Amino acid sequence: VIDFPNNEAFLARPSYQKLCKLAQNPYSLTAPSPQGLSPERLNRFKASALGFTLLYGTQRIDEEVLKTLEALAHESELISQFRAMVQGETLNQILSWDSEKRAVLHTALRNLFPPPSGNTIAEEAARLAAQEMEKLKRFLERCDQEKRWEEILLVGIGGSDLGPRALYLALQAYTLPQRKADFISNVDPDDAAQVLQKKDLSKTLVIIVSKSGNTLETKTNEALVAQAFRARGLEPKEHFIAVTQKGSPLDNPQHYLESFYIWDYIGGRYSSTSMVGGVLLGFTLGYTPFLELLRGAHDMDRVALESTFSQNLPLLSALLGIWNCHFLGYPSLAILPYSQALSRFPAHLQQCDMESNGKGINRRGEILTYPASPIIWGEVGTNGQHSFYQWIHQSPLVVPVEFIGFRKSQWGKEIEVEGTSSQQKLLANLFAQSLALAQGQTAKNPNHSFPGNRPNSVLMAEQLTPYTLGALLAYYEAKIVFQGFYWNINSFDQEGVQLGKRLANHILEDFRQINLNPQDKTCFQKHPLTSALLQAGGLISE
Ligand code: G6Q
Repeated sequence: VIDFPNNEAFLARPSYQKLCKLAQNPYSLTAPSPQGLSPERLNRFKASALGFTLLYGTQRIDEEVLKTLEALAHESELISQFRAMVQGETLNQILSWDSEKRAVLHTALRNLFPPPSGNTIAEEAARLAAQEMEKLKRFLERCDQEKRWEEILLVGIGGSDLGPRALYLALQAYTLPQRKADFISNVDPDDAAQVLQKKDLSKTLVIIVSKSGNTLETKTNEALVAQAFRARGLEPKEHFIAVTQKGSPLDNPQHYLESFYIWDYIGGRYSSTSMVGGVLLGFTLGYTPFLELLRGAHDMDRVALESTFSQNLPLLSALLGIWNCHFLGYPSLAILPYSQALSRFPAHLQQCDMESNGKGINRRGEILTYPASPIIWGEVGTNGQHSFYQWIHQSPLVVPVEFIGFRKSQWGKEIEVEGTSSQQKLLANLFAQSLALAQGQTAKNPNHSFPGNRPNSVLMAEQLTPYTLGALLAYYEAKIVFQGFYWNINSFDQEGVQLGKRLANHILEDFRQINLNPQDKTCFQKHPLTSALLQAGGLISE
């Protein structure tokens, strides 16, 4: 059973103390040769697993920092905690306080090769996931035979949208002919209006994805989409599928063509490899590519349990992130994939990381006395180079970077211009940026000088395939939970979204009352602050 330390014990760890000292004089990447950057260094600081290579010679670390980070991982029991998570220990909780008190079992969703036979909660979870996969397979066979559907529309938000959408966009090179997807997430009616006006609803399958079955945006958009179907003389029940938790308001199989299930131990932002992503990806890619994605994720989950530190890529990446954020004090992280297909991947990671680790208390309920988790943001390269890279090169604020690149393009359709291919131009830019950020440049003209020493790493793989994408997703999921374990926070709840939701409900109460009777102003006394804002914003009259 994992022990959650208090703040005092956290700060007393010998390796923590040592890293604080080492951070006062971190390795300088801009130092003159033979210090600074060298070919030997770039070759020394790299690690590989599952066809991925992590290049981290451009981080501000040396052998001693690396050794001490490894000691920190041991002292913080990061791999044991990951194992405990995989085995179903109740890690989603705050000791002695009202909290979700659940296991965290997204890794069980892909423990299917083959599914285990025992009776632990994790083994049972893998079997339930396998059953849903079987159900998906039958459903997809039916779709193939009946040929009724050509389009799919996913209605969901947050964890029920960002991951599936990012994965779908990442694998468009592999979609089946005549299978395309659209998404409606925002309660902004313009989101739905814009999507619906271009769809042939008669050939459209709609997946309503909501674990709770009770999310304002998704409930509203389900009604809006159903209305559009009826307006075209189509019966929603013949087109709509539900993905939800048993017993939720959405769990009503008579109202849907098919119902798929997830469970309370699958957090929304960790649910892409459940039916939350499965129905969409199975429909657009086919069952086998989706299974390949799960295989990649499962293989990376196993890498995360690897005790040989230099081969455990997610752990290594988590520790480098901890070094940058916690010890060197850089409060933000840019994730910059050099792959157009990963256009929404940074947005998914932003949610997965910031909703998981953007916490202010530890797992004992004590207010953190140390800073945790960075701000995550990102954009694809090379587009970003023509936008905010100016800032990351020369701003006095330093932002560490994680680059992602692939040796081969997905489509293999390109052109050679001036002696190099498009893919070579893409990768030349990736490596140039990594080096430029690290080594900087001195110049007489201050406007031409680059401070350098901007930590970054490059994660390379051969090609973005379903398998690679599954592994990449699991790599980041594991990195995020390792960091949460280190910071001793509960990475699996999201209480910080509740207050805004409650206040929005007050405002909706006001709107409802005014819609019923514009003369009735009693609600203004009940919620004076929100009513004042509505008046000031010109939404209701005094
Ligand atoms: C993710 C969060 C959150 C959630 C959405 C949608 O971890 O829990 O983003 O996914 O709020 O929730 P439902 O799936 O319940 O509609």
